Amino acid sequence: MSLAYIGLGSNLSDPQAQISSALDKLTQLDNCVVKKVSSLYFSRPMGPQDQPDYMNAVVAIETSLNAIELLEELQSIENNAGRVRKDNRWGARALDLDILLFDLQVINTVRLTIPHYGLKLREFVLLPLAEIAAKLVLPDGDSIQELANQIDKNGLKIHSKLR
Ligand code: A4P
Ligand code: MG
Repeated sequence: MSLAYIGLGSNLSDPQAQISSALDKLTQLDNCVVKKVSSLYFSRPMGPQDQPDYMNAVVAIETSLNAIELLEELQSIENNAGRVRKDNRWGARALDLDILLFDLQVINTVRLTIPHYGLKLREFVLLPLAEIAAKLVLPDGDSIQELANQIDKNGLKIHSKLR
C-alpha cells in the first residue's frame, strides 16, 4: 500500500459542495481508503484575478493503485463533476484534483510530476497539508511544517470542517 496526498480545489458551481462530493467519491473508490481530511479552506485565486475565490482542502489516502492509476481515477472524478478542460492556465474550474505526493516517489514524466510542481509555492496546499501531516518531510528533505510557517498566507482562512 502507498500513502498519497491529494489536493482538492474548486471555484465554480458551489465550491463547498464540489469538494464535499469529491471527498465522497474518493471514499467510495475501490483500492483507496481515506485516512485524513483537512479543514476546508477559503483562498484567494492564484493566477488570473478575475475569477471567483477558491475553496481548497487536502486529504491523505492509502491506496494499492500506482500513481498513474490514481491519476486516472482522479481525472474521471473531475470529468464527472462537469469539468471542462480548457486552455486557460490557472483559470476557474469546478473541480481540480492534484496528486501532491505519492509516498516518497519522485516522478517526472509527461503525464505526472510528483511531488506536485506547485506544492512548495502554494499556501492553499501547504497549510492544509501541514494540518494533517505536520511531521511530513518531502523527498528533498524539506519539512512541510517549516514551509507552511514561512509562506505568505495571502488571506487563507479555515472556512469550516470538511468531516
Ligand atoms: N499532471 C502532472 N502532474 C500531476 C499531478 N501531480 N497531479 C498532469 C495531477 N495532474 C498532474 O492537469 C493537466 C495535466 O497535469 C493532467 O492531464 C496531468 O496529466 P489539469 O488538471 O487538466 O490542468 P490544471 O489543473 O488546470 O493545470 P495547472 O496549470 O497545473 O493548474 P494548477 O496548477 O492546479 O492551478 N488558486 C487557488 N486559491 N486555489 C487553487 O486550487 N488552482 C489553480 C489551478 C489556479 N489557482 C488556484 C487554484
Ligand atoms: Mg490539476
